[in-house]
Amino acid sequence: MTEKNRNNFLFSREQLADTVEKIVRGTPITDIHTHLYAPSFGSLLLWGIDELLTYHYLVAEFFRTTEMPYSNFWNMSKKEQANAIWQSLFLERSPISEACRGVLTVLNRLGLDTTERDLNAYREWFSKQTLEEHVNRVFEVANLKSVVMTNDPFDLLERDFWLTPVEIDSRFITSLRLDTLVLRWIEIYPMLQTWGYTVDKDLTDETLSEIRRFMSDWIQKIKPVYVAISLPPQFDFPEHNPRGIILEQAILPVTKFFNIPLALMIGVNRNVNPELRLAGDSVGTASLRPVEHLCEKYPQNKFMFTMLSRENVHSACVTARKFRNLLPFGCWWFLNNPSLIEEITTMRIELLGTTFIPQHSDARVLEQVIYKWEHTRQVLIKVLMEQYSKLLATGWKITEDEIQRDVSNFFGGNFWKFLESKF
Ligand code: FIX
Ligand code: ZN
Repeated sequence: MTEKNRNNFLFSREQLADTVEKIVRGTPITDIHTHLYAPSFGSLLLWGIDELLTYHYLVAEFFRTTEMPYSNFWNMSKKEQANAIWQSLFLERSPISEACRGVLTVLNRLGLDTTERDLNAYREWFSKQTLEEHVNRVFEVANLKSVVMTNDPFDLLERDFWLTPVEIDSRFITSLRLDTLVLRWIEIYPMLQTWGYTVDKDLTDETLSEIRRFMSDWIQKIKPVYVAISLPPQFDFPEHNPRGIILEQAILPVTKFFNIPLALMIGVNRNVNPELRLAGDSVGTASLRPVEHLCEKYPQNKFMFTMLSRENVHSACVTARKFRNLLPFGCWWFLNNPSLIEEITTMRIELLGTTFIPQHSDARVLEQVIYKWEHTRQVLIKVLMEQYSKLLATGWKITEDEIQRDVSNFFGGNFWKFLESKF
């Protein structure tokens, strides 16, 4: 131990609290899963107050407060939908849900007056922003370094942007999302045919080889940091259905070849209420055995994973302890609430130390990164403070540099190191 380090020890709880807060707030984040797009993707990048208010989390909450027929809502303009949600969720009752509070955190951090409750004044403010400056400002307020987009080659609108590529703001990083390929093969294989791949409904050797070619083409085209798929709670591995065959014979060999992780997002039951459209997905508890089978059988493949059900979080930590080629990430969607982030992050630290990625934002609307990260940072400060205090109680001493190292790993380091690793 050098004299310099000894002098830097944080001795008191107060020193520790100030340092943890300063570092958690001051460390820029790589947000590893969002649904945001770089400005060059035009209308695919959602931003502004009407988008914030019509976020699908709020749409689901709105329908709990009204007898309005679903179709009436969907026939409204975006502005009218936003008005209805504002009226019902913010004015007729207190906006104390996480998603409602999020809108207010955004307004507040952007310097707008939340005491005014004047939706048109907020609209006017947003209408005066130029997109480029606004993106810079949002990144600055949220203290973000970069965000990973969700890039879907089966989304025809998005596909057009990739076919005539323009320069992409380097803060927006790509990921290749393949739900459609893996989960909807029977419906979508004709699309691959029209794009020049010799595929058949039956997953013959030639078809699988063409699927691998399709994936390789897209990996070379968009240079994703990972490939991702979301899966229902019934997901199993191995499985003798198109999902299992495509996974094992196309996704795994290609991700291994390019040495990029496959991110598994497990536990979503899609469309349990189709009337709610994007807001109509739900959750189910899954088994961790398929993930264990995958990691055991393919130790040279890299997997990232997040579970949607709270009931799965503990077993997920145990599974992660067993496989170094498996990196847990984020408190996904219905778990992205302060009480659950606190519980999950504490549990992960107790079982995994610092070897996981605590959070991603899942932002769909640009400004949401402000609230999602502000709320997460508040919880992380509390959780880390508790864990470091317990260390101090053993007589162990900590330096500011050590706390910075740990937080930097949480906010990007673990992710980037995992991408570089080769097993
Ligand atoms: O599958 C996903 O990536 C989910 O995060 C989304 O589809 C979901 O709609 C969402 O926005 C959750 O935050
Ligand atoms: Zn998502």
